[in-house]
Amino acid sequence: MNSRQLILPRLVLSRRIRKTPFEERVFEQSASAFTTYNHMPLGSYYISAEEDYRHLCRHVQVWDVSCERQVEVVGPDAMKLVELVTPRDMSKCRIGQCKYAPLVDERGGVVNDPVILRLAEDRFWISIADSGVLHWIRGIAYGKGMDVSVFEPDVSPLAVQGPKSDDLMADILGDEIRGLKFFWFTKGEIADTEVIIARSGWSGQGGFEIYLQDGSKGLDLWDAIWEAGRPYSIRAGCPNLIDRIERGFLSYGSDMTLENNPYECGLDRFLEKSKEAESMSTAALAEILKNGVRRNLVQLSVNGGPLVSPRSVWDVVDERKNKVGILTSLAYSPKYESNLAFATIDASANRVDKKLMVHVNGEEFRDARITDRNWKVRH
Ligand code: THG
Repeated sequence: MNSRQLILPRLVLSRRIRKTPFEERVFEQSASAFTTYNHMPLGSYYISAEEDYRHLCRHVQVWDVSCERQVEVVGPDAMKLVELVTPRDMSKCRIGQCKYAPLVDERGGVVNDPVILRLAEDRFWISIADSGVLHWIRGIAYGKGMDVSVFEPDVSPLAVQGPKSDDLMADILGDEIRGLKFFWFTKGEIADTEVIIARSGWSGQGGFEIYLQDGSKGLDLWDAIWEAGRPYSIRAGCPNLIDRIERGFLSYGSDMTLENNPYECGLDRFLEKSKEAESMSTAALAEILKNGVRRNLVQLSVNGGPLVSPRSVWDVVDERKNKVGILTSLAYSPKYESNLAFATIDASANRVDKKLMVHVNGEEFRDARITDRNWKVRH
């Protein structure tokens, strides 16, 4: 290795990296690392992933997740179009409900894994992960000659996450909000602006997502939550690597891409067999089921002291050090006192009796065990 000090590049926020309605507060609160997501800044951590995590598990945080952009689909063919792009049965999605619904193309590739909100009989918001969905859906609507309009509305989600989020939101909106069910939403007004409030969010600690519908009111909304949050030790936060891995949430672009199908990613539980509507992925997915998958996204517990999540890809190898897959995300979990990881491995290596190792930094081999969804080693 070379002995020169590594100077990491700085992220320049040019006009191509779109502004968020809340970012002034995010910068004031000194988020210390950022990534980009749908061409917008997204905080990676404030103090450190572990320090942020400890606070998130005990208190409440406000997260600028504007980068989870909305694609609005509205018009007489809205339901038909939404059914077409996801294998999930969207006829079961009631008005006021949200569904986590992978978007899958005609080859069975995962295009994105959004949350879809049904706002009216013929109106949806597709709250996307980090990949281009607007152009894809518009192309499908045009190609199919559908009577529907597809556009990006002025909508920005702000997440309130952590065990004290119910108390905080009840102080702002009244006690009824405590009764909001998981993955349902309601309308409300905060800081003189109309918002949609859903019980959802990308953490294992519970909470809400507030969809701001007027970007010019971003700082007012943030400040109202901030003031109400003072008694609850509120902090600014962001999706937390340790927490989301413990919770088992996949990150599109890291853990899966267009090259993966939903079966190998373990997303089968969101593809109901009851679906009757036409979906562009139906034939491809049936073929994949018939032939069986070639690889699986698995959860691994990796032995030894805390590891830092790699940017480069670490190989997963068998006992003869032959490559059987790649590690895609990793964090040391204080709760499980172990390194927890997602990895994509050959289906033939996905056996409980298989000895697996992770080639860490190209330097050392660490034993790894396949676990179930709750991080219990499989036997
Ligand atoms: N919130 C909103 N939009 C988003 C995300 C979000 N878009 C991108 C990204 N996150 C999508 N990824 C997920 C993954 C899982 C869940 C939410 C978003 C989730 N899943 C539950 C589960 O797996 O148990 C519930 C699924 C269901 O019942 O439908 O919460 O965080 N706005």
